[in-house]
Amino acid sequence: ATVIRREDYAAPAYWIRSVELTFDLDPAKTIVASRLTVERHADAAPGAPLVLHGDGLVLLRCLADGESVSFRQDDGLLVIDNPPDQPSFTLEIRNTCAPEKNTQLSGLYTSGGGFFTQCEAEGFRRITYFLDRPDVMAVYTVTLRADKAKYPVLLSNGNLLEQADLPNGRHMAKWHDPFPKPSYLFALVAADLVCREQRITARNGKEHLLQVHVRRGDLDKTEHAMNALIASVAWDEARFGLPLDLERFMVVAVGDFNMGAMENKGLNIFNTKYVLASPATATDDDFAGIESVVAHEYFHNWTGNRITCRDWFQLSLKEGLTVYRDQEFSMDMAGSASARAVLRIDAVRNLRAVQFPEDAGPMAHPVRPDSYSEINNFYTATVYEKGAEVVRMMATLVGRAGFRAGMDLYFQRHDGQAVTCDDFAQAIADANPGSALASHLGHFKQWYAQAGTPRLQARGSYNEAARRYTLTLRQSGAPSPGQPEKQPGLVPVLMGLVAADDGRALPLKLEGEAQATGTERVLVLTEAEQTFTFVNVEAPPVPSLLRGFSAPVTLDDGLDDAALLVLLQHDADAFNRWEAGQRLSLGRLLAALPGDADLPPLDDAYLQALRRVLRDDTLDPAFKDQVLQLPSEVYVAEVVGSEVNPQRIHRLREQLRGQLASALRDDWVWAFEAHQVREGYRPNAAQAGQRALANQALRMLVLDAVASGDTVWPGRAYQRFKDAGNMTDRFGALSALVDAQSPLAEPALARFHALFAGDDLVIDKWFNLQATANEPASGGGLQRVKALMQHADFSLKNPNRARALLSGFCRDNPAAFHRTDAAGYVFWADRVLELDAINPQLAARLARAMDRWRALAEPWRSAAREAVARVAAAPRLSDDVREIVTKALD
Ligand code: DPP
Ligand code: ZN
Repeated sequence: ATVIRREDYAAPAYWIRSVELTFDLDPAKTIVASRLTVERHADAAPGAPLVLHGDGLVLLRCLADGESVSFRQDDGLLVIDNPPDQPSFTLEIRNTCAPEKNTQLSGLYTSGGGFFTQCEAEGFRRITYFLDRPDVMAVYTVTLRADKAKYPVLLSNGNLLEQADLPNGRHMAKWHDPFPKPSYLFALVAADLVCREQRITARNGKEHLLQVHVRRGDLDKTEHAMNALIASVAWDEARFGLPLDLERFMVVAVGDFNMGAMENKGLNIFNTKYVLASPATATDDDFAGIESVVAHEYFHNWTGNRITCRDWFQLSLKEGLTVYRDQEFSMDMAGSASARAVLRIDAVRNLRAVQFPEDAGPMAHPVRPDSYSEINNFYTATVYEKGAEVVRMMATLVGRAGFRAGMDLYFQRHDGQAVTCDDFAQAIADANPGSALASHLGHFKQWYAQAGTPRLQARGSYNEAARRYTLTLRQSGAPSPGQPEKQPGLVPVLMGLVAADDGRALPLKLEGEAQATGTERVLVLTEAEQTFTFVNVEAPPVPSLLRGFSAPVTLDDGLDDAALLVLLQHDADAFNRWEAGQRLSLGRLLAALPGDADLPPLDDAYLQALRRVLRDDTLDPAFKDQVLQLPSEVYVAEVVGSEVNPQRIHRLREQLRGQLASALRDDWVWAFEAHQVREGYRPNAAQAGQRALANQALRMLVLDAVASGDTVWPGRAYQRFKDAGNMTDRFGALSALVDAQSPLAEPALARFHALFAGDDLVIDKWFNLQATANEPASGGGLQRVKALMQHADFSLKNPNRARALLSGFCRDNPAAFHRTDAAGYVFWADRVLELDAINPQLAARLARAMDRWRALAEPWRSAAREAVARVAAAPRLSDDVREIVTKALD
């Protein structure tokens, strides 16, 4: 496979300014007629060859300005060696494709009896020949023709111009999108759908039609998605002054979809998972996921669609920024400061669980990568989540108003263009002259260029007599593929000083400053090492650094338990309170790791501190839930970094959970009982927090009961499972039984399946719960997963189902997956190969379960390497999977 490099970017020799597409839709053979207005690039020689992308198409004819023109097909390209030598001409192409054979779900495919498209990143070339690259922006007019009974709804981007019946039971619809767009934003849908509609009036008085299209029978599950869409439209107008620019905005749900959703202009296509929800079938997490994905795709309308990427190396230009925007939206929707902190904690947990390992492994790449073989492999946590952290740091450095001014300038300069990450950073900096961002833009941009998680070391010392506190910060970075040496970047360290004696926030005055500037400030680190001296520090302080996780780094601040206990109890920053609790738990696990002894009994100080948090009535339940949740096994493994023994980590963490379950038993009983929601179900942050804490308490109570042979709590959990009025509580109770390996788990699972048979999204949960179930001491997780693959409801062809079972097991169940007999790895290799023949994108995602094989201890390491090598040696491999396994072996 060829490697594409960022430095090789060149503008195309031709632009395509307008596209007229006509589709005669048929599952076996769809005919696509395309009429393109082609314009020669000012810098290109007259008559330069025109090279179009195409993939898996059958070409029927090709005319230039109405005349036949000679062409050749060369490795997926359509080359017209002698196009007309005028500055602009018309190219007419006719080709066919086979939607029903398209199991890759890229391009035009069928799902549930309808037609759907997915064109990002390079799917449009699987529909017709085109300059399928994001810097080529054209105006699209699309005519769809199809059987009217089977496909009563015909949709494409933009506005509906015309609709009519045709002979032979067919009908047509013609759509026009006035905004020039890259091909990856093209979409069509032809299916038997119903829709929820809502008319809204924007702030500027304009009317818009919002629609959510779903399969018959799903209409009652669309209210939440519609509400999220309405809220997103209002939020983008209020917060960023960005209005909806189309008369009509459509969302369509489809059951077979590789990603979460896709921001096609005016016609967002969504995985059903991020549209459909009712209290009976979706959990609070599902509701929150829908709200954030609907918002994310909607926000792309400006950050992605109006201003798009010059090339795919700039993917984070739209994704990092849009994730930042959807995170801010969710925080604003959640309301209280505490609810915002809980969302921030979730985001950081996710970053550490997925992005940190990525950045430490063979697929490590900068937020703006330098090269790739298969772009689909670069829709990563680094581009998305670390990219969002980079935007968040800019916002921290220039402030809320400064960031808004930067966004305004970005749109003033670049609306309608395809641009780069540099253009974005420049606009934010230029709008904020004199800011730390503007004065150190070069340092800051290292965040786009360097891979790996930087390490921040902090050491402080307090001089009681002089009342001075000196804080030395050092930054460094470990080598990553292709980047042996790292340069210092710009690290914004939001911080405060907390009095060690009573936890009060101390005023901050740096040496040389006239007066204190409050109790919280940002230290800007740009050198490898810098020392900050605080004066008039009236008491010995505990430094609270990197508040709100102000930079995506690992922090070594050398704080001992006593200091962490102060922060857990008193820090004014909720994120750092949580972090202190996590570190206390992590410390106990890490201390016990060497050797093979059991976890020693937990100390009173730690237990008391957790108990105090749980019982503190000034804290929100959602925050308590976060503090009481232990760091994940994956995160512990990342902190350990090398010679990782997944079984040992699992065992110690289970013992820690067991001790917490038993030592805090009365507190868990109280927490369970005190957090029952009495009013009707609402998927809001306040209710969700109560349910989360009650469900965690139930889980601990069942765990403790099963360990001690008591049957009361398992019985109560089963009862709750049966009687629950919503999916969050039902699934919480079911998970508690499965997690504790209660004998009631099996009957509950069977009952759950019977209750929700045919509801695909719920059945996905049923598969996933079993795939991620706690491994019994006797083993058996793998056997269960193999048996589930034979279940009548299982299919590798449906991405949600395949992910629920296979990624659930290989990526989210370390103890069951990392077997000493290597059977987990053999299973992984077989499934990657099997899936690769159907859907390479999905196979490549599963392949990444082995990214961190080098960090494993023996015997896992050798066995894992062997499995990766076996996949790499397979005779027929997609570019997608090949890139992943080749890099893993490098
Ligand atoms: N659909 C993906 C997203 O919105 C890719 N653009 O992030
Ligand atoms: Zn996106």
